[in-house]
Amino acid sequence: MQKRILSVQDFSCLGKCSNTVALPVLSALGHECVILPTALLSTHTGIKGCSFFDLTDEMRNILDHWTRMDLRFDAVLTGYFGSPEQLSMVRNYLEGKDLFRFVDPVLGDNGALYDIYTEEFVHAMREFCRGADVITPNVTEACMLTGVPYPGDHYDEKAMMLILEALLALDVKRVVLTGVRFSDHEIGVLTVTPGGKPERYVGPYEDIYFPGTGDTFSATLCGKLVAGIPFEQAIRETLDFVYRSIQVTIPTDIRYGLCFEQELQNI
Ligand code: PXL
Repeated sequence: MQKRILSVQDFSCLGKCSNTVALPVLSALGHECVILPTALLSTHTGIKGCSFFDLTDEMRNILDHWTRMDLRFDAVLTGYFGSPEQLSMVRNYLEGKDLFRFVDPVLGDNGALYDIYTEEFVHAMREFCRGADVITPNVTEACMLTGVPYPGDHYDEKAMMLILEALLALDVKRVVLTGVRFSDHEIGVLTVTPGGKPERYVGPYEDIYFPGTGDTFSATLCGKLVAGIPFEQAIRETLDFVYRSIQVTIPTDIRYGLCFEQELQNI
């Protein structure tokens, strides 16, 4: 049965990421995707000189209206936020609602925070993650959320186990640590649930940076889990879809996100 998923992320007009990925991906998986946009950008922030229009005030109007409508959602998928205020606003709106909470705590990459974010924002994101059903930080974001020193993206058993434990302490039901480099040729995820043993899912690594890959991964995994697909199958299918999308993208202008469109019918 069709599920209604709320996607809270920005709209980047050019360069597929956040909502321009969540909408087609969740639709292809048979869901209704409702949008709460956090910001409007000319492109994703990886393109120099992009414009940025903060939508905090309009989010308040949208949420006020929805509150009066008594809307129901089956799940929420969150990604790129523009300010700590937006995080607390959405947290308040979701409070007491019985829905599946999938949080991609977008904060940074390669050991560094994205330019617009501050320590205050990291703190607000940590609070936002508490109690989520699934969180999907990359190694950089996981370190910022937990205070564990960034060990690099290469798999280091001791450091990664410490990170997973610290993330579970946020009272989340499943951690999916993304972008873990298991070898020079392999990348994948480490996942753990409370009291469980960490598991890894690995695929081939391409030494090219594709913006929006994390968002494609999150939207796909979220949509599959909400559709009731068991986790192990959902994560394998998600990694496979992302990998196929990367292969289609390699011969193109890779600055503008993954060309997942041709793979959507086989998502
Ligand atoms: O992929 C995360 C993301 C989402 N939205 C915007 C971004 C980025 C990453 O850089 O710039 C606008």
